[in-house]
Amino acid sequence: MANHVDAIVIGAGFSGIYMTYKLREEGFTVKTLEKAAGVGGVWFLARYPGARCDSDSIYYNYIFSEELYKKWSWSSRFAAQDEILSYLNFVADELDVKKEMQFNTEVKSAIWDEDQTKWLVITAQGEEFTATYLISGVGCLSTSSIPNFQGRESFKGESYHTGNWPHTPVDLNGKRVGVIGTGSSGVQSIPVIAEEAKEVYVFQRTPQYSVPTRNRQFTEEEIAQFKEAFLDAREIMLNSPSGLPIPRSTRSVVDTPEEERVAILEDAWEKGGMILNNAFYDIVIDPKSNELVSEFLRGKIREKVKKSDVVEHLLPYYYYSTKRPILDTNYHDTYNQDHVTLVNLRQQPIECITENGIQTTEKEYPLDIIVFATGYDAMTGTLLKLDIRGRNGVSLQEKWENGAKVETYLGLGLAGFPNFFTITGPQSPSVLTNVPTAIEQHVEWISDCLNYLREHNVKTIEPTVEAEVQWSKQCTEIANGTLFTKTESWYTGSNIDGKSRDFLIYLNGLDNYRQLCNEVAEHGYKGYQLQYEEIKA
Ligand code: N01
Repeated sequence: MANHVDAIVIGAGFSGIYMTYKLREEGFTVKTLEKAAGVGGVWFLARYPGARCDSDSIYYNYIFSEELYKKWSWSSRFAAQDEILSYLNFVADELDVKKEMQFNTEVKSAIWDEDQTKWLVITAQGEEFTATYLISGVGCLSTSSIPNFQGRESFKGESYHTGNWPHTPVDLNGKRVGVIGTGSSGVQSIPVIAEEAKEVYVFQRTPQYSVPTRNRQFTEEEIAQFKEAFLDAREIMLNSPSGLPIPRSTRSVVDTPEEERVAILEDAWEKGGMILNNAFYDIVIDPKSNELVSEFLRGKIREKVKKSDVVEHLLPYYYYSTKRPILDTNYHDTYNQDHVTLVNLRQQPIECITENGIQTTEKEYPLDIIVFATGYDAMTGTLLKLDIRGRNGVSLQEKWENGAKVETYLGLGLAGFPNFFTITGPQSPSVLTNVPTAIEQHVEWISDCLNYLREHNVKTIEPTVEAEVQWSKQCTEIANGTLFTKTESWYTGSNIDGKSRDFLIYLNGLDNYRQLCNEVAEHGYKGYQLQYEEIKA
């Protein structure tokens, strides 16, 4: 007989920690199953050199509790991976949720039992659990991806993916290191790897725009000020499109006179962080606006890179900010060092990996270590890896046609999958916001929903097909009005060979989204169908 609880939560990252706490506090029994050996989600796994958050640390945390917020002090503007992991352990201990969590436990399948109206969850370790509700907290970027390079297994040196970095130090000293990939992980790790390694070869397919992090240690006075301003900052975060205390911009790039525009961009550049990409409202809407900002950023790369034969290969020409904006510390400057070599894969694609290194169409690069900074099967990758079966045994793979037709309602629920909720699921604002703020909104909405079901004797809840189709259509229409869909990126799924192209993020802002979700709840879960318990006379 399987262990039964009210709710099973999959994953113990930002989502799982808060969801577990919230439901337990509301009097539900909860079991949280986590594949890794501890809490943290992606912050448990992505320990690569230089791993650091690119949201300001003082906002990249839970804001539901003033007391909790004030108990923790961040050491610097952008926290490193180990500090974020310590923070998540601190929160899990403060909320005392580890007792509801089971680590080293990988959910393999979850099957809806129509007769019993409950989920049967089976783990890779052979355990079985049943639950009335199933809640995914697996995150949007938790399945790392290594492209299918021919000969990868033959490499005799060491190789690592940035998203699954070893827990013991990797000795780079005196080594020849090849890094494939120049997304956030590559851009953060390359300068740090170059400090230690004897030779660094960067295998770049697409050059990147990047804005300085301008990281720095906080003073005690600053920390006291942040805590003092917490309630005001939270109010703005909860009502902003990004979940950050940055109001919606009303400024257009093209409509701002040149002198003023450049002054705004220079100011944002000097301040660093995510200010620049939020400085105008039309950067990802109007190609002309985008080009003006893109050219400003290309100018910065030209200033930084001193080697004239290298700089031209580092200039990006995609629409700025339609790939995830990158923050860096000394990234472009790194190419001024003689032991760092840029390999332009547009000119010499990788043919295969050999036992000695990487073979491009031009030559073989002998290496001791290969770092795959090649990203994630984002948005749907982890969900589709789980064998989740809803009504009539229909699997998520079947429903979503293996990713070719992803439809959800609010990014929170799926027709045909009763009592199943996805925190930061596809078609919610998720990764185009400050993710912890988006997570809190979902967790609180799901918790309120479960309370409603309990109070109203509702046995099952699931979106209607019509609501799902309508929501998905709306998400696509909004995305098609932007430049996001015109770029190859993990946002569109085009980073994974064979994956269907789709833009699965709700783009109208967390503020509007929050209001929509509240309206759905206030109207008795509009767009959902509810099945009530039979009340015995
Ligand atoms: O992954 P990416 P990431 N041959 O997909 C290249 C979050 N994050 O791990 O651009 C050669 O962005 C690929 O090239 P191209 C953040 O949201 C946050 O860096 O597809 N190259 C690209 O350069 C981020 O956006 C933080 O042409 C290949 C790179 O690999 C997200 O995670 C830190 C290739 C992958 O870049 C993912 O970032 C780290 C191939 N076959 C991550 N396939 C912070 O908070 C792929 N590439 C700071």
